[in-house]
Amino acid sequence: MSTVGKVIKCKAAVTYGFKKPFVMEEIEVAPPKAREVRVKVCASGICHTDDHALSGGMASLNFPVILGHEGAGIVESVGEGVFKVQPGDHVVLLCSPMCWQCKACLHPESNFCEKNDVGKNVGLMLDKTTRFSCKGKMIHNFMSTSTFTEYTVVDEFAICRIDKAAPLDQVCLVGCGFSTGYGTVINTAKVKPGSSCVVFGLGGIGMSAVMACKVSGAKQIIGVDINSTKFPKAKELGCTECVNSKDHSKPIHEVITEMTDGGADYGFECIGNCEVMASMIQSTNYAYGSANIIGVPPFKDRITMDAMWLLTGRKVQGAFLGDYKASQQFPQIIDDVLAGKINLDALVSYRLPLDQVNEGFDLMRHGKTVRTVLLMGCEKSASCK
Ligand code: PAD
Ligand code: ZN
Repeated sequence: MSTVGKVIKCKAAVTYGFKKPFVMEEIEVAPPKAREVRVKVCASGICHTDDHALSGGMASLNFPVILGHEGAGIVESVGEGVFKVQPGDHVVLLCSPMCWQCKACLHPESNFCEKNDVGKNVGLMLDKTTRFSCKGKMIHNFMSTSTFTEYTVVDEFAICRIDKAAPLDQVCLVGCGFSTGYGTVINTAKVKPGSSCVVFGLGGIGMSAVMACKVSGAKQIIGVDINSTKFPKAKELGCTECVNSKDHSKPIHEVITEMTDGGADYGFECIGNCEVMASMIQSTNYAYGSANIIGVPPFKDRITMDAMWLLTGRKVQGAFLGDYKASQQFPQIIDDVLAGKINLDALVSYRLPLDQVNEGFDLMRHGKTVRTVLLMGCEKSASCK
């Protein structure tokens, strides 16, 4: 029976307060309004940014909310005036949507659209309402997407149509983690062949950065973490050496400076820790190092640094979602996945059903996973294994 135009009842993981566990609820998902799209979510990665929000590390978050922002699925129905996709299309949801009208969207080197909800976390559609409710109470969305649910409704600009052949349980990672790490190396730092790189933090973001350093032809790729169980995978993906900061009594930047004979050409911080950001900057060559900040720190934290670190010629920069203009550039990433140039499966440590979302977060918090992907049991997608 067609669900078009009707309210859909489905399962979702709802969050009621900071640091509270997810609660599996039956929610109601209203039909899409004009310029909106309702999507059957098939798979969603668990990203540390969800945990930042949950732990109170972001400036604000409105409850109740359905978290998750790294999703892929199939269009169920579309609202009036939607021409970009049609029912049955496979899509990646965009936590970094672009309106293509604001100054940031029109700037050739920016993707940080004025209309995104990143960090603001208002949790509403562009028309300032929500399509989710549970037991008569409205539920907020998250980062323009909300993917810890069997169905979601997004504004048309938060969607990117992809090739139907792409495995949804892998390409969901393109929605955030993979693109963030990979893109910062390729688009932001523009790592050159023969160079030396150091990647701090070997989670989903850091491992994706390592993959990109390898593809870029870096000669030396050092992975730094405080959890040595990450090292075999990091080496498989491209690290030439791995260092556990806890194994050294001297500051880690001194260790990296020695290993790279004067400091790495490129550094990447993929944790969200301001002290490590300072170490990462100092680990790059004082005269020409490129220090790249990817991790999202707790909102009140600050990096403390000496201006001399920069006056000698180092560059420090940050990037959101790997500087990809997502709606324009994600299809190319998907093509590269299908052509076997990018192995996303290597990043997926666990696949769990949606109702094990709390276990999925525990795996990430205890450092037991690169990425955990939640599956919503979509029978239509053969690739949802
Ligand atoms: P994750 O939890 O999977 O990985 C973090 C890794 O850092 C783990 O392997 C930890 O063991 C390691 N780690 C923790 N503390 C230290 C330390 N002091 N020294 C060395 N290693 C340490 O997280 P993730 O990969 O999902 O996310 C990483 C960060 O990237 C996080 O802050 C997230 O919010 C941010 C992010 N940024 C963007 C963006 O657009 N800039 C997008 C998505 C995620
Ligand atoms: Zn993310």
